[in-house]
Amino acid sequence: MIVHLDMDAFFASVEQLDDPSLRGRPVIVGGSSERGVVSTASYEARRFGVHSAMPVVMARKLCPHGVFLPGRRERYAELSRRVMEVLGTFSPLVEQASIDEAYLDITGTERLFGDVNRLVARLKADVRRATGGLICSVGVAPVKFLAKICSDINKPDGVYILRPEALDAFLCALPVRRLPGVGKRMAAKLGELGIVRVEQLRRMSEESLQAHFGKWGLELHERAFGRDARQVTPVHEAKSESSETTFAHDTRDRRFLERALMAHAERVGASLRAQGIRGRTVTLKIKFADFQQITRSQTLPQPISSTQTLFDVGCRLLRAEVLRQPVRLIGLGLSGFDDAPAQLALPGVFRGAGEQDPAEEARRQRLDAALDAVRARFGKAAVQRGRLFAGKK
Ligand code: TTP
Ligand code: MG
Repeated sequence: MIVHLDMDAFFASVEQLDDPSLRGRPVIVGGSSERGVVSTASYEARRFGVHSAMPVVMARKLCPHGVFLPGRRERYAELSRRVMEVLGTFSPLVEQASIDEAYLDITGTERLFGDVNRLVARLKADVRRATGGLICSVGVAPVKFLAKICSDINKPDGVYILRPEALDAFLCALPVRRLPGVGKRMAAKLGELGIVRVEQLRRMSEESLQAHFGKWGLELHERAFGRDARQVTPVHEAKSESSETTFAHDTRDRRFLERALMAHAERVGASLRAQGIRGRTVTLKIKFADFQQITRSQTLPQPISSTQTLFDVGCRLLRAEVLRQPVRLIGLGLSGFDDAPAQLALPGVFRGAGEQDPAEEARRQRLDAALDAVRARFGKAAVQRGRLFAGKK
């Protein structure tokens, strides 16, 4: 049995928790600047049509009397940590999926916590107590994707438990657009094939789904029958993230070395950002032609994850080194991670200062987010920094 827990209107609820005068009022977080987008809105504000990712300007039109707040990342992270600590008292298998949601494998905990209903009631009460009053929604199902669908069903303050014997009927009636990965476009395509509910999806053969949707089609077929092999895997706490290369020819060419550093900064940065973590200590590693190795580190006042800041600090460390021999290997790493995953660094919400200039680090992170998104869609080579491009023949 897998539990999926998701906090209700998380950022907005935290604001209402900390400032009782905001309770019962439409609260919109993420609107520090008029050019920003909404991070989230309280349920009172959602009634006016305000939702996540909407431009603040539009939210103001829909809900002119709303309370617009810039957001306080650190506070959200602190409460997120408390929620995750509570979950850890119910099962050793807790996988945090974002700042406000997690999966728990509760298989075999009946003897400790009683049946699922009682466990869920206790879980919600404990989360509420540990956070000073935050509400969450919980879904329970035999597999991950269904648990996530279930936690959404009775939001806010919801519970939905899908028993194995009810699984088939539940799935058959489910609109395909509720399946993970089925967005608007996919739903429209399926609609053209006459598939609106999972029941109809089940009648499609694996072959024809694959013909229409490629690899995706196969996954869709699996989901249609309630299959999801993904385990609840506690996120390993990465202690550091690094990337290095050994050159074909030893070199003293500093421009060449800097280009290599940029490639490493790109790789390390992208990996950190994908995991939602930031670190404070940048480490440069150099191995010389005689196999002598040195490392040089710099710890920054604030955690970072942007490619450009990683690169800047790495370069500074490199420039301070006398290259007494040609270089055989160069590497760049980041460690000293802040412990809570920083989910989304949206304009206006991001508070962590960059290397020196918080606004600059925030700007860099936005650039990175845009580049990461382009690469996720069109492949790694779709967009490159000028410095790397110059290295290509
Ligand atoms: P969600 O769980 O998606 O949203 P929510 O908790 O605000 O509301 P719900 O009751 O529907 O679960 O996201 C968790 C937090 O992540 C949310 O409070 C703010 C932040 N967030 C953003 O900053 N930008 C976004 O686009 C989304 C979706 C969320
Ligand atoms: Mg939520």
